[in-house]
Amino acid sequence: MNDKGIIFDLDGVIVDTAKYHYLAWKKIADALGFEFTKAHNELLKGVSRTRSLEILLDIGKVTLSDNEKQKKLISKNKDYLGYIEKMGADEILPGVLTVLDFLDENNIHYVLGSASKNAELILKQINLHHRFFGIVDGNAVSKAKPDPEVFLIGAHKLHLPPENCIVFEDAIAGVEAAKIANMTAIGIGDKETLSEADFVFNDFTEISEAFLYELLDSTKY
Ligand code: B16
Ligand code: MG
Repeated sequence: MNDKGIIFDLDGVIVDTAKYHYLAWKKIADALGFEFTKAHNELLKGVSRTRSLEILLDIGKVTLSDNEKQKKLISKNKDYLGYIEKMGADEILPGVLTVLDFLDENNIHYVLGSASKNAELILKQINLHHRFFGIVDGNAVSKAKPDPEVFLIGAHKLHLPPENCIVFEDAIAGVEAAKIANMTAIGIGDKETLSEADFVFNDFTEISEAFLYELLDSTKY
């Protein structure tokens, strides 16, 4: 099973930073004078920062110049970082550490495959940075999910062919990217929303050792 490797998404899989993205985007929407709800925030999951602003402005039917957009992006990230700097290991989602311990014990390498440009900082805040074999984040890619670029770079870092890689993802676009890359996709979240995934769990506490052994032993699902 050592011919298998894992690629973890970050937001929504290892930590729930969506709540901080929400607060920071809401501040931008408030300043522009329109309502930004938690349901709206769902549309931004797994989406790059620049694309998130486009979606936000569409929701508010607001048009901004490129210069104004840049200012909003800087202001949003400054605000977001204020929340991230207060994060600690207690924010790692339930069951994640058990799965990472299992992978370490079985010498299975894992890398990060995230759209976030703040991924390294977040991993350091939650004290997991040193455990990852490699990190592919929003600074390393030119094409956003569902483009498979982020995961293909991840496979390269793992020195494995894509079909030997298993991706954990919470976003539809991320599951799609994993499937396009010819990888096994494990959805973390709602079964119906992530129906394209090979397997879906509500969270990591539902993933048993038996399942992991089976997953890592099989060649391809
Ligand atoms: P940043 P993931 C994504 O992370 C988030 O889900 C998404 O909501 C966010 O807009 C994106 O990162 C960019 O984040 O502003 O920190 O660069 O789910 O791909 O780990
Ligand atoms: Mg995510």
